[in-house]
Amino acid sequence: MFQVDRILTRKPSVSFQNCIRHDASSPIDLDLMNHQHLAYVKCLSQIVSDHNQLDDDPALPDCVFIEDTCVVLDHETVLITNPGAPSRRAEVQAVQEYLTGELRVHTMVDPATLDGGDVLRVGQTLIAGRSERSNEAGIQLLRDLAKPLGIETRSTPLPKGLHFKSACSLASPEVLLYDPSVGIDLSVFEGLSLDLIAVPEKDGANVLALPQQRVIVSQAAPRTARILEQRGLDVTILNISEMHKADGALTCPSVRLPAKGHWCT
Ligand code: CIR
Repeated sequence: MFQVDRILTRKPSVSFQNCIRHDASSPIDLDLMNHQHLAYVKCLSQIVSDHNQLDDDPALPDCVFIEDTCVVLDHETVLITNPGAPSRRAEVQAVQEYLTGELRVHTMVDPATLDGGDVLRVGQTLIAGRSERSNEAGIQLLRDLAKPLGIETRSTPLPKGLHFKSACSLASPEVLLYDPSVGIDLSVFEGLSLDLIAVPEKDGANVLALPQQRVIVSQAAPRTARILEQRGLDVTILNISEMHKADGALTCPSVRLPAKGHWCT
């Protein structure tokens, strides 16, 4: 069953303004970022009470985007990734240290690279996007680790954009949102009993699905929010403008962990 048992976040770095981003034309407001991040954490904590936050690191501008540092496979197994961007590699250390002792930790080294933002979980299936950050070797390592746990891994090229989950995400266990302008091969979702919805706004493609049909949607995607409300989902809207400026969205600032026998995305 779809369930989130606990959540891990990481405080935004004081150097967040130096993050990697494809368009640096609008300045990032660090105070506003911290405020928006607090609102994000508060929102998640109201839904999932078990929450831990790792300290930031001034040397790691992108460390708030903790999703990219690992892929949680079940309540006791996690793959610590080797992020595709060299400036983000050291982010994994604090996450690995924190999770060691709690979970069985597997690691990844060059030439394999993988960002958690390229891995979408749908039940007992993982769908990995081959992107500028995640390569075939990284996805194969994930596949080899997931298989004995009864989890199948599919992969598909990401035609454009940063991460697979920048282009598609689950709004609930049954509903997948995707940005039609990216050109994902939708056959990769075959057999997963998903309703596929093309979103009218790019920033609507990445939402955060939580238990009890709750979903968090970016304020930059009001038409997507309306579509989901009309489908009966319990929608919360958050302003994440400063994360969008850093090419981030709603799944990126957290790692979700399932309880035994459950899964989450
Ligand atoms: C990066 O370029 O790596 C960050 N500025 C944004 C990462 C966003 N993470 C994600 O989509 N999972």
